[in-house]
Amino acid sequence: MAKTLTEKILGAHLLEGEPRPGEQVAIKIDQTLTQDATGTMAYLQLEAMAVPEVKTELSVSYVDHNTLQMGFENADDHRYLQSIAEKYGLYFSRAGNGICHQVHLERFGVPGKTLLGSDSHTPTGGGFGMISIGAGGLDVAVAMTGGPFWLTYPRVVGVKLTGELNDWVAAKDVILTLLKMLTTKGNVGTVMEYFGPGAETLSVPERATITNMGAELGVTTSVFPSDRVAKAFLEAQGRGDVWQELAADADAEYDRVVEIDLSAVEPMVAQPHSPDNVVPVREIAGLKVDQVCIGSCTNSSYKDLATVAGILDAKAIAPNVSFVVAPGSKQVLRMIADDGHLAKLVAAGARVAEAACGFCIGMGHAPASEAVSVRTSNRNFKGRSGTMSALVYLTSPETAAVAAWKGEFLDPRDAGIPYPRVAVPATFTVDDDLISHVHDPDAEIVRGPNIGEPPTNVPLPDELEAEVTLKVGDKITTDHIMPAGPRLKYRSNVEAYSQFVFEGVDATFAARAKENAAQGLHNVVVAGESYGQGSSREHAALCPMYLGVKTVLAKSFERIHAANLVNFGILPLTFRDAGDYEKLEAGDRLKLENLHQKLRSEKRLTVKNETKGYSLEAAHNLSERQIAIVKAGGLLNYQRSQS
Ligand code: MIC
Ligand code: SF4
Repeated sequence: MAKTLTEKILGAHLLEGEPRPGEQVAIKIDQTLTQDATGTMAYLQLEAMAVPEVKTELSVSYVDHNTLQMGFENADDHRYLQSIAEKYGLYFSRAGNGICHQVHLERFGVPGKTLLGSDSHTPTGGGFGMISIGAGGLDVAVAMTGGPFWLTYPRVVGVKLTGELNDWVAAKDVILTLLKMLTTKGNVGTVMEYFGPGAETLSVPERATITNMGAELGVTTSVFPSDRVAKAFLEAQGRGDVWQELAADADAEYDRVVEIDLSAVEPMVAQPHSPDNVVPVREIAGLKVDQVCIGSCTNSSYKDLATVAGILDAKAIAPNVSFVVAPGSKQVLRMIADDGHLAKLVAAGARVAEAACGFCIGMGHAPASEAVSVRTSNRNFKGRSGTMSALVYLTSPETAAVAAWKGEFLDPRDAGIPYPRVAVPATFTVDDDLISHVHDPDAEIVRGPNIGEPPTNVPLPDELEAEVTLKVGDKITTDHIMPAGPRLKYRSNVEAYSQFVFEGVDATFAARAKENAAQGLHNVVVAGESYGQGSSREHAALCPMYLGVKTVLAKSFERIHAANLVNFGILPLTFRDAGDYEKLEAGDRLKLENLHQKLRSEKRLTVKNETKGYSLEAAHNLSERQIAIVKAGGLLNYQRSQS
């Protein structure tokens, strides 16, 4: 039978389960990646699993998120991660080497392999035919021990690309167009597979922009074929030997096919505060701009930065603009430094930041109050920039560069200057000096005072007495649940980080939840659609668990977050009747009885509202394995009970 590329790669890695959409399957993971903000917890959990070394083909630990080092905490984390890498035989990419996804594409990714990363933008690797999936740190730790990764077997949506992009229109505009069409909701359990003559016209970094920001659709991953374009890219990285040709069969059947004519795509912008709030740039032309930030794992390749330098060549940025450029990797920074593009950026007025996530995760460069900030990154959730009142717009590097020059939004096609077309280099400067790979099983693990123990959980009680401690609306992101920015430094210390759960939504939540737990009362969070969208940070489950949250009752959940809730023993329940969401209020006392047997025998549960004196029906779609994990109080407890 004809197969999609996704089916071929998943098929070659299938360990358990029926490869039918919606079924739970286990796959073998060839490669893993972690970054420092999720990595410390992943490795603390790996340590708890007591294996002598990692069992994957390749595992890399990157430091790219917390690099500001305002205080000892981040540096302590880096040192801990380096010592762990030595002990377990991981590759270690030091601070300064770049953003995990960009570096992985350049130096480690291999077409046809599976990659599991503790970061939601891991699908960047789909740019050359890898099945690369984002997950919580605990799932990645299990994969490092050689354990399988469980996922819902996806339905595969084909994206047929025809035509060719016009000057001034970029890969970013393609994914923004798709986000406008499909939105951030309702795509859970899907893989987006790109094909068609238009796909052949896109370079690997352009394809990677599309698969990277595919994360904002809420899909499992996105993938392009591995063709001669992929071959040329890998050869230019000195890694031609890992290339293999991979594509869907010509008559492969997709769940459905979306067609995009690249020549009809126009410059687009995602307006505040959601990546799917997309309109053509022309519609907001003239809007004054205060800050422009170029970079992030979506748009920080050599081509992106060289294009921006070409646009700003011999020009100065507008006086009202603060202009930040953060290269994606040391390779990119070295190449633009060596060939003069960096000098053009500096001459134009760029504030050059280090090769790291930086502004994208609110690590510096917070905009002024109510500022309009134009960014080439992938998320514009309220407050993520570090400034609650800022208005963040997401665009291509082309549109952002023109905005920096003009001081206002302008469709770059109307700028009246020639388009500086940049080709992918025939050879990239390979410099892996900031990557180490030393394996010493006797290496001492270095822990600073910021490295806490991962908290443990107790098994799920058979009967839950709980309070609705918080009621929230639709599209609550993991940035709402567990803020990053200045709070990121507490990632290795759950007790300290837990104080900030839902900080921007209801700053009293953490104290109230803790107080309830101290009195033996459990906490329930009630939510609308797409709860847990965005980041893979397992702290958005781990810290609520620490505060005594036992259940989240929502209209719907995003994939990675739902898996994280289960991994930490929190029961994700959905409303059978969405109308019940309206009736529940914060402060209501709820009771769930006979849970153990009910979970196993039925897909529905009765929730008694003791305050209001009525019952409502909730549903779950947990597999038997997931039920066992929740009952055990999380995956670590479950694994211990199995061995
Ligand atoms: C993000 O873009 O939100 C992050 C920071 O990279 C996260 C991971 C994290 O929270 O550490 C992600 O996308 O998974
Ligand atoms: Fe880093 Fe931003 Fe990419 Fe997340 S989205 S990995 S914070 S650059």
